[in-house]
Amino acid sequence: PGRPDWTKAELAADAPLHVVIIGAGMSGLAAAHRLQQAGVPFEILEKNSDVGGTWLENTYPGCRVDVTNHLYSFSFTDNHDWPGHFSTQRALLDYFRDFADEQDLKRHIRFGTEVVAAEYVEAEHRWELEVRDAAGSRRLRAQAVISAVGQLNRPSYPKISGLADFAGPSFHSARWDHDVDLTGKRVAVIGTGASAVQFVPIIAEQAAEVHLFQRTPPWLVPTPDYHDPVQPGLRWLLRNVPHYARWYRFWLFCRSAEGVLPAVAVDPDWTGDPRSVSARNEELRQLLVAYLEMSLPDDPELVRKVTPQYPPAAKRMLRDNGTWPATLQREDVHLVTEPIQDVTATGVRTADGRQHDADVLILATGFQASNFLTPMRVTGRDGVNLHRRWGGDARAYLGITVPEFPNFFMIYGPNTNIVVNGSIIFFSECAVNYIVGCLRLLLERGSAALECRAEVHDGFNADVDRANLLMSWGKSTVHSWYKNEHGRVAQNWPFSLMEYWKRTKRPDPADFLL
Ligand code: N01
Repeated sequence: PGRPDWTKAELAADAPLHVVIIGAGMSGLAAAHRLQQAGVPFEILEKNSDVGGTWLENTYPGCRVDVTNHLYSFSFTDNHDWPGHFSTQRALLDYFRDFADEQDLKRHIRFGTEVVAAEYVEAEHRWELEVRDAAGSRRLRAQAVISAVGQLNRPSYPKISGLADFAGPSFHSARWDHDVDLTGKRVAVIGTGASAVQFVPIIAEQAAEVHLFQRTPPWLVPTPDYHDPVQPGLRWLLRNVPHYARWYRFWLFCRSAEGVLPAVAVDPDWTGDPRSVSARNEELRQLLVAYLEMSLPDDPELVRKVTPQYPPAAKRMLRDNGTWPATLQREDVHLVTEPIQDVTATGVRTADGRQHDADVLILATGFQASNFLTPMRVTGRDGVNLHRRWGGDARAYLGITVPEFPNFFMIYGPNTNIVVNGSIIFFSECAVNYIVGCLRLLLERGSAALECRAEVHDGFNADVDRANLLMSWGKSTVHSWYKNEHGRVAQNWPFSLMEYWKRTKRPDPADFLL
């Protein structure tokens, strides 16, 4: 998606159009950048005291991106000098901070400002926002609202009995308590998802022992250069050869994202192993099992415990450069696969009656991904409440717009998460491009509001649902954050990345009530 080839001044200098962006993470900054280029007045409301979103909030040890940074970066800064292929949280936070400074975006951001509610005032074709900051509650107005609040930032606390009784320090991995010194402590960690796989190897070095409670093992994708710096030769090329970074990004794009999709798609005629969904998926499964066997050569019992019994990509696959198997083999790390019964004052008790003593309890239990846009209250035309409309099953057209919510747009909304590879930044840029295109439509046509047609929205969602059921994550019954309480895949985009790019290239006026 490229720079807007228009400005508001050229199209409709006097038209009232003030846009509020909610969130100054990666998506909010991308939106701000494009609106600035188009000369559309905007402000960003950010509840935190800095930019960065998830890269500001997640500070657990070992936190890093698991999509190569030469893809996981803005297309408008494509020669950024990344230190690693998969950079650390700190490098990413610095990148977003620098971007906001270089583009002079911070003067548009109100930090420490949380949006409590947004209500559409139909008679005046505008949104009224209730915001809370240090000074109290206030109301703001805007013609259009862009929600850039992310999917994975509301921690999910498990419903395990006795959790509140634990006597020692206890925290969620996304709210890491850096005041708790883990040196020499007995630590219990619940969960073995992307977060745990990154921090457990590090805390295992400090703790006296770690009890790791695994409910479902993750598939590991061998990634030898996961922690490596970018090689000097490649770094030289990226720094010095004109447009090399663009070509490198294009090559990564073709190789990673689009290539993997066929290996995770369902073959309806597949009659092979029930732990795979097609012959190619089975091939991938066997490769991944071989990796586990090779990484844990002398411990078939451990291999059994960590081998998933669901198809590859039914849950998010995690990168590994040997660190996770090595951690599991440490004598002071105990992998517990017995279900948790409850938490006691002094540790975690499993269903077999065993008590696993701990001084510190860390919940690496993920996020409430399905609760899009909570806890905000969003009220559209005719007083329709967005969350009541959704009823726990969030849907939107292209993940961006919802009927009855004129001029309200989402970035990284329902069904825009990418599963196997590729960069969510690419998706956000596509959504931003589309939203900016919608604003252009408003200005060109002299309209005050634009609203997605219900039949367009419903037809799109039916397509998405059909396609998701033909992917490993939709077909498998394994529990994952890709699915909502109704069992529907509400997070994932089931098509190719190119397909999202094509569909968001420019809005079709016929899709809207304008
Ligand atoms: O969370 P998760 P995460 N009793 O939901 C377990 C992004 N991210 O924070 O699988 C026992 O994956 C749960 O078990 P199960 C990335 O998109 C990215 O690790 O549900 N266990 C699981 O093992 C990622 O996918 C990066 O059976 C319980 C774990 O807790 C997403 O965020 C880094 C339980 C939760 O794993 C989420 O990752 C970090 C219970 N009651 C995050 N409840 C990178 O870019 C939950 N679990 C590298």
